[in-house]
Amino acid sequence: MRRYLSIRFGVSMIEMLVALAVAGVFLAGVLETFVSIIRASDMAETQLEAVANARTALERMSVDIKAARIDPRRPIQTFHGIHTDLTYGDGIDNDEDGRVDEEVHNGSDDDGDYQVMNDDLHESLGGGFIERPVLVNMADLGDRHVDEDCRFSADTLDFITFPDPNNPGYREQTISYELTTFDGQPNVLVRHVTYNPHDPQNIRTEFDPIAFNVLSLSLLYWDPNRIPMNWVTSWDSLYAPFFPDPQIELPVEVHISVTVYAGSAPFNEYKPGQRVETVTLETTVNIEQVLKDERYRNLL
Ligand SMILES: [Ca+2]
Ligand SMILES: [Ca+2]
Ligand SMILES: [Ca+2]
Ligand SMILES: [Ca+2]
Repeated sequence: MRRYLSIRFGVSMIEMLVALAVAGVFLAGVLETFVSIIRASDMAETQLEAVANARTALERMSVDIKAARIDPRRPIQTFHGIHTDLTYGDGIDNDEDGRVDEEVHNGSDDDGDYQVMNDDLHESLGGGFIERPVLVNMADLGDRHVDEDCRFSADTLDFITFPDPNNPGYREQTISYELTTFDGQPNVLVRHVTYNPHDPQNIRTEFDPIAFNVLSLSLLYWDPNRIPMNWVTSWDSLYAPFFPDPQIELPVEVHISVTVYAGSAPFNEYKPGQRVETVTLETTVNIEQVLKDERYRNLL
């Protein structure tokens, strides 16, 4: 009995050691998986936050820009889009051509890798020329190999919108956007509103941050005064009297592209030019007043 017990005990010891070793390996594996799941979910969370951050800004800007106006009472209109390209992008060779951030976000194929036969998407849209027939065989923002490895931009825009129906006291408002430092934080996309800009008695201004950790704000304008119509990177309504016919003072559409930081390290550790995880959201907004403008309708 005693002998049996001791043998039994010995076996148990070995069993226990083996079990411990197995459990150890198993636990290490579980821990590793666990850590990588946490890391992945951290990453996913960062990305989701970045997307939500950029989406808020796009929605806000879309509502504003849609209401940009041509004021028939004034000889000179207010719509100024200033384009500033930075010298760096996300530091990643997104199009895998061996060069990094070589293309500028401008609706054109700056690095010349666009091939009409393979890359033009106008013709394939629904099998017919449903989108701007004049542009078949021309590059636009939806085409492959156009704007695929972009540098960052720090564009600004200001314009006048129709009065806000919820605030009858505000007869007019000027809205502008810029990337700036807000409350000590860099890279904040700020919306600046001036109510009643032409009425010194009732003028009032408001500054609102609409997105944080914004690495790039890039705006393009669809120019109805060109033949064929095309995207341009800047706009100055001051020069409208010198625009080609029909001299429409505002663009028909604005393409907005917002790139926000989505890295896992704190944003203040990011250095311009280094590789960086980002999220870019884009949208195109029609300026409703220009869409309804007789001069524009006559062009279609
Ligand atoms: Ca590249
Ligand atoms: Ca890149
Ligand atoms: Ca290209
Ligand atoms: Ca380009």
